[in-house]
Amino acid sequence: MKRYNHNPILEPIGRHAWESRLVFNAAAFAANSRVHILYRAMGDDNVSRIGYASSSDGYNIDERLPLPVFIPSSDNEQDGCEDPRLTLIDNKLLMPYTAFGVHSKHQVYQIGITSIDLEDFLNKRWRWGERHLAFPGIHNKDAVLFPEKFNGDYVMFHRLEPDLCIARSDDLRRWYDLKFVLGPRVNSWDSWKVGAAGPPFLTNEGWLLIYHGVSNERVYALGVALLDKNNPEEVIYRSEKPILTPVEHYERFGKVPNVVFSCGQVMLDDELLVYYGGADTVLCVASYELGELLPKK
Ligand code: BMA
Repeated sequence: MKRYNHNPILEPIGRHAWESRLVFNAAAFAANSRVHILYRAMGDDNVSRIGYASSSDGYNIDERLPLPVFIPSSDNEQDGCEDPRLTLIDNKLLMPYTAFGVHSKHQVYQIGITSIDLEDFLNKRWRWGERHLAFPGIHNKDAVLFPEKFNGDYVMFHRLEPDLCIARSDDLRRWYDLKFVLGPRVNSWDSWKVGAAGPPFLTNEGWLLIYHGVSNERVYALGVALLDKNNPEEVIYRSEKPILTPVEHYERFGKVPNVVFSCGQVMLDDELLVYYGGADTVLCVASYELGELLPKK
């Protein structure tokens, strides 16, 4: 595992009110020889909005837009659109995110889902489709969508605290077949709660999922799980040890100390680049060889 020498790759910009304080958890997507990054940003109003940046090598950000590309649009998300994840399916990029706002007079975080045509995304026409709540009124977050359908259904991992769960849908609106997939382990780095990081991706051994685990001491770390190719609720492997823990100062000190939190990764030339927020304050990247993440044979 290699942390990028020049982390963090993105920091707040004081003169942009919407991203003046924190820029962190980001979705990542590779297309047209670039890595496209949608990141969560906060300014003085404490509302999360989503910004766009991109890079030709995955490390150096050589493009960053001055205005957010996705902002809250209803009471459900009036307090912020957080933690985007991106999955390409049928030429559409689907984006689940955490909608933080009010539902039936209660403040609640819920899973919002929207989409954008790939063409529009690549041309930076931010024509997002309709927004839906996956489970209206239910506290839920950390949603990621699989890049393939299973028996005609979309499949999503989501997090009903403290467990990572699965759900299916044939229209991205009504979600059913909710089941438990993996939960916290006692006396472990992931003993308090777990949730998906970026979307699962297919390897020869099965679906590889990077997930975050939180310890009783409230340290956020990343680990991996492997899921059966045809049966994504079946966990066939889970790493004993984390693949990333907060060690560097930009991971240990910030708005929320001791946090590494990922919403996306891309495969570039046999290297997996994992984008992650450090201490809920800055955006960083670390790279892995796939062999490091898969179970030893
Ligand atoms: C989670 C989410 C993340 C955040 C993490 C650590 O619940 O809110 O956005 O990075 O907590 O504070």
